[in-house]
Amino acid sequence: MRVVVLTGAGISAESGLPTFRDAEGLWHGHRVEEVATPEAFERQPSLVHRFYDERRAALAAVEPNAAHRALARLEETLGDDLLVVTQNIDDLHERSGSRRVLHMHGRLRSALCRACAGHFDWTGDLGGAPPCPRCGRRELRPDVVWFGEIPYDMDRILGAVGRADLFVSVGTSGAVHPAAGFVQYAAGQGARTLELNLVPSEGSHLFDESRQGPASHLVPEWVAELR
Ligand code: BJW
Repeated sequence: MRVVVLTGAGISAESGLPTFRDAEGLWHGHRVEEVATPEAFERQPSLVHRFYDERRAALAAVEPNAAHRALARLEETLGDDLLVVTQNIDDLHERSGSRRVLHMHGRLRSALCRACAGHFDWTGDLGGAPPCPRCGRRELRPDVVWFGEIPYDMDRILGAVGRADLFVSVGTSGAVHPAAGFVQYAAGQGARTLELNLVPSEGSHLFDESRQGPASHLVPEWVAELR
């Protein structure tokens, strides 16, 4: 059985990382749509750097939860037949042991040079305009995908979603495309579809089955069933 699991901010919520669109979703009064665009970065680079520098620093204080760990256990069983596609830029899937993970919206612990297009592992701040390790220009930005930019690894993701027997969505509101459309693509190619979310998402009706509850309960329960 080939399984694709799409994860969103809700899977990391119980690790202490805030979601974007829930009650506590504002960052210092800003909606994500105001700080996660190339235009916002052009207008107010220091504000946008602060958004990401704070979140990068917060990663050091959080741990994967039972939902991340359950997906890592599932990979032990399914091997290459499991792919985790995450919209999250945290590294909690990898830290719980998952190896087959694609970060379609990029990674917090990576920097992208706007001058030479290099990608660099990065754990410190970017706000002080540090030089690029390769070209020396001070043009580093967070290596993440903002609104209007093309998500990473789309060919591999669409290939896997199109071949999946089971498509599972965990902790995402279904408010952002193209991820929000994966369920329809998977279903159209013959996959069974399952949603695991705290509340029904915007696209709940598109799934064959939707279960409600915290990811730390629902994901281990579902993984145990499948194994
Ligand atoms: C729990 C829980 C618990 C809580 N347990 N659950 C009109 C129609 C269609 C598309 C568009 C359109 N107008 C514009 C577009 C395109 C645009 C878009 O979708 N805009 C929408 C606003 C409509 N999309 C883009 O621009 C994308 N690019 C693109 O389309 O390029 C074209 C192209 C595509 C493909 C091939 C070729 C070309 C890029 C989108 C980039 C999104 N970037 C961000 C920021 C990333 C960096 C960062 O993290 O800062 O990605 S925005 C933000 O939203 C972030 C997230 O990954 C993403 C999704 O959020 P997510 O994860 O769903 O979080 P929430 O908060 O929304 O939901 C959390 C859920 O968890 C809730 O349901 C809770 O209930 C639940 N939950 N606790 C289980 N304990």
